[in-house]
Amino acid sequence: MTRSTRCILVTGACGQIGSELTPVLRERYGDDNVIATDIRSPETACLRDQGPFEQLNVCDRGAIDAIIERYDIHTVYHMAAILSGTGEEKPNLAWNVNLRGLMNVLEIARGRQLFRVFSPSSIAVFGPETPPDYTPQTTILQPTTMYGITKVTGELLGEYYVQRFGLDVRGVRYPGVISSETPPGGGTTDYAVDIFYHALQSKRYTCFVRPDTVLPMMYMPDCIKATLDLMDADSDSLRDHCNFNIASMSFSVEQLCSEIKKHIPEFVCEYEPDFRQAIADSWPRTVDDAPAREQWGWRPQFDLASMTADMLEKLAPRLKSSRR
Ligand code: VAH
Repeated sequence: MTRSTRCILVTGACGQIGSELTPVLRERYGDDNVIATDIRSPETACLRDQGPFEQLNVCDRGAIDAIIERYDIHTVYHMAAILSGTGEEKPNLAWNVNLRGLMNVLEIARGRQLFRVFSPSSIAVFGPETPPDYTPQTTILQPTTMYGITKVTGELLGEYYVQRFGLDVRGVRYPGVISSETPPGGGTTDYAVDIFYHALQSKRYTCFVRPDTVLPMMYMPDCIKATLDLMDADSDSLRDHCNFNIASMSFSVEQLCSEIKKHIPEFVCEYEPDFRQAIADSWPRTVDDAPAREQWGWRPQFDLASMTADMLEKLAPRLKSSRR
């Protein structure tokens, strides 16, 4: 299926994934063909100056529809979400943004017969009853966080719009995503981003989960690759749509610390587990991503060593210049 030249809408474009996905989409489809939106104003000049940016609250269905009309949008990457940690502090906000926002996008996409909608999910859909090792894609989904509840519901909503209305909705279950372009957000896995800033700036970090906490993680380049590979896949090759497990690496906090110490030998990590320990303990240690590999050729490229080296290489000069 050839992609028409009509425009692409990215919601949550200032977020951790949106802020790196948007420039890649603009590189691919043309700066002016990718409309970046977020409830916040863009901090990075790249987002603000590289192409169209609109302030947008995804809970405002009329505002979404007006942007889709104005720019003749044909594909939506719906990245706006409240993550797990913030979602436990503000469960009502998480419900509204994650589900009313998604429902608005799906209803508009259905009404306007849009080409394709990307609706991300997360390993947060799993809960304490889910098998923790090589967690299958089809299994018990009883999350214990509001974020996880919204993501399970989001997967079911997406599949409903595929089956009931023939809308092309796709999604992957992102693991913890590690990236260098935005500061750590409200996610439980964001310790794995924050630790790099502290390792470079003070050589010390106090982690909010235990050293033996193992979680599935992914470096941003692989996260973007998975997103685009799924969206490029031929519809006929997909048996599943909105709930693909994707894996690249799983590691414990102490394994990450050991890898960082290969570059910064003086680095010290201390531990003060907080409410996010219970969230992390409810998620799997590793996931089985055979369906993604079989149906659309998923293959990660980064591992713990190459991610760590690249993160430090990207962050060091930026943090050094910001200290001047
Ligand atoms: C979070 N980074 O920590 C997100 C992610 C698997 C976790 O969805 O909430």
